[in-house]
Amino acid sequence: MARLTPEQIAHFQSEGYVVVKGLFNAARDLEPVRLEYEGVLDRLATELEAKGTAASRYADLPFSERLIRLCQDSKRVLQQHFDFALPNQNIKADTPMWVGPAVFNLLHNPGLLDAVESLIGPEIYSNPVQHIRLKLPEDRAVRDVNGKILDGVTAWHQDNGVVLPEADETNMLTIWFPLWDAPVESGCLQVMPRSKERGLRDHCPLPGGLSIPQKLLELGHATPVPLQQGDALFMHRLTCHASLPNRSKNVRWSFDLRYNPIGQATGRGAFPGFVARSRAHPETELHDAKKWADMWHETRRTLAQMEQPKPWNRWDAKAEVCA
Ligand SMILES: O=C(O)CCC(=O)C(=O)O
Ligand SMILES: [Fe+2]
Repeated sequence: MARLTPEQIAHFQSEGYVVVKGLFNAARDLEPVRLEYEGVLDRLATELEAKGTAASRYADLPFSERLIRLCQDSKRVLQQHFDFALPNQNIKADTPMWVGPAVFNLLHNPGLLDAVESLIGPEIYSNPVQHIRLKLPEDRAVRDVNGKILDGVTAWHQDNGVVLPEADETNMLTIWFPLWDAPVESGCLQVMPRSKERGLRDHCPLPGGLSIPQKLLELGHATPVPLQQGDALFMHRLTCHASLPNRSKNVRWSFDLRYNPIGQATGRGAFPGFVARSRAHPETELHDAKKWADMWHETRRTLAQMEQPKPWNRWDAKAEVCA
């Protein structure tokens, strides 16, 4: 059992977040995931080279550098090829994603689920609001025609603000962790301790995503959370957080997962979640990686055939607070 200590639980409850050092064993828990993504990267490189989009497969380069070159050559952020969720809009039958077995195992990691159980109880649903993030070093990032970095820093927000109101009263829990070290200069997350006390704040839809206007933030309280490989950050759904810019030489590669007690709304019901752990009804747990992948493929097929007009958030860019 990797249950959290009473001190860690108390920290989460008062501050709205807690860092758990060494939650994952790098060789046992993270290396299989990195290897699986190496395969994804290799196939993508081959495809981009064949299309003439990339000058080379860059097969001799290390993982991070290889990805940077492929992004630069293709002038695209290639994150969606690695992500284990669909985007929020414009889903097509061939929208790329990666729902491989090593990623599924990560969602089931026993130590991770023990820690989650300490915070939300033993009936645990894997919430499909989940992402991989590949943040390129800012000096080599892909930019739009106006020179703005694509997929750069994540603006201040609460995860509760990003999901639909049906998840407002839930115990949705966010876990953020890097695949390799994420020091401050690599653009780790920053959190605002105790910010959950003021409830859900107004968010404004901006081209880069939803964000809380500066005037509603106590920016002086921002606390960077550098993590080493194996560490994880647990956040309450109302904790304000953002990322810092990546000023390092490496891609900042991270996962953010969410769990909620079984039976509560996920806030993104169009996407498939699953029972990750149930002490009451273990027979309902999903342990079949292929079934999980099939659910995502089926969701993609269905959504691609539907009108997808509804923005998946509650915020209005024309609201006074956004002016
Ligand atoms: O990784 C990032 O830059 C943002 C992550 C985030 O907002 C989250 O994990 O909820
Ligand atoms: Fe977030």
